[in-house]
Amino acid sequence: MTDLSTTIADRTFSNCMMNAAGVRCADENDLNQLIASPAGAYVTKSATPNVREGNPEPRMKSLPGGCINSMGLPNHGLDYYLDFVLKDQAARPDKTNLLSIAGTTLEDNLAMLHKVADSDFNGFVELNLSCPNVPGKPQVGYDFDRVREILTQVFAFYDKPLGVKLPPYFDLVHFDQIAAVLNDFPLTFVNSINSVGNGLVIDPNAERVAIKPKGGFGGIGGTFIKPTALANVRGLSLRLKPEIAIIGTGGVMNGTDVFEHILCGASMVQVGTQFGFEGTRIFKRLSKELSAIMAAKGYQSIDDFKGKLKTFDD
Ligand code: RRO
Repeated sequence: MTDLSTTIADRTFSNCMMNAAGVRCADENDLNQLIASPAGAYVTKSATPNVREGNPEPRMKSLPGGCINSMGLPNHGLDYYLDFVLKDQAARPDKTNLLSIAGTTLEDNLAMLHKVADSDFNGFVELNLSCPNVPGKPQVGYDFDRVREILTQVFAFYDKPLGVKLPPYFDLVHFDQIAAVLNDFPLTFVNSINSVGNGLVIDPNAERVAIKPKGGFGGIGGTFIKPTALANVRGLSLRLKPEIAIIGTGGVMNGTDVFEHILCGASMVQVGTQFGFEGTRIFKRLSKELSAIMAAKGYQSIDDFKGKLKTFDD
């Protein structure tokens, strides 16, 4: 039998697959479906301090094998998600889940983290530094000095497990620069990658952009972004200190994609776009597919191949 469990910090998850923040995790109904599924954990929709409507519609467009979105952080506000995770934690104290927060200012992030710090929450916070879709707010993850400033202020008081959700980087120098910042902090994990920001999808018949916000620019997910996601997981895995686990996200449609993320160094793999298409039954399919690959190769656990990607120089 293959074992799909994984460990991050001192927490064990029964399955190394889960949802990616933003997809089918914005309300209690969605989250309860994740709890009832074989996913090893769930992450809640990125929260702001107060309820947000998000951007005007149409703000998401499905494509063959992918999607573009400019949701603009629609969410029920931190209290809603904190209340949910606290109740779930009381009901299932042996499970660890992720609470995503995405303030549009540093002050909002600090205020939310103070609230979480003062609560009984003992799961992981995923601090989203990479939302591409709030008009006028650049993705913080591309400003390395700002990331350092934010993490300095966060870790001055926050001492529960915390990770960051990063945007994709496209130059090896940028991998070096972000890793140098991240390695200076007691992060539990980094999650790489968020959607590939500010792509443009066009309807050639209508001669018009596919979504309304920001003149049609939006975050790209799905099969097209897998090479970028794998490069980021691998690039960070080679540079981050071993105490920082990597959650791999991007372009996961099947068990082979999960296998590849783990080969690149991911301890956990999140599924966004394709989970949106299939719903929670995807976790059974991916588990079956990953198990079959592992069994064929004689691997019993994900540690047998995690981070063991070969190059032509090995
Ligand atoms: O809500 C969004 O528009 C959104 C967010 Br916060 C994010 O982090 N990534 C994304 O593709 N969309």
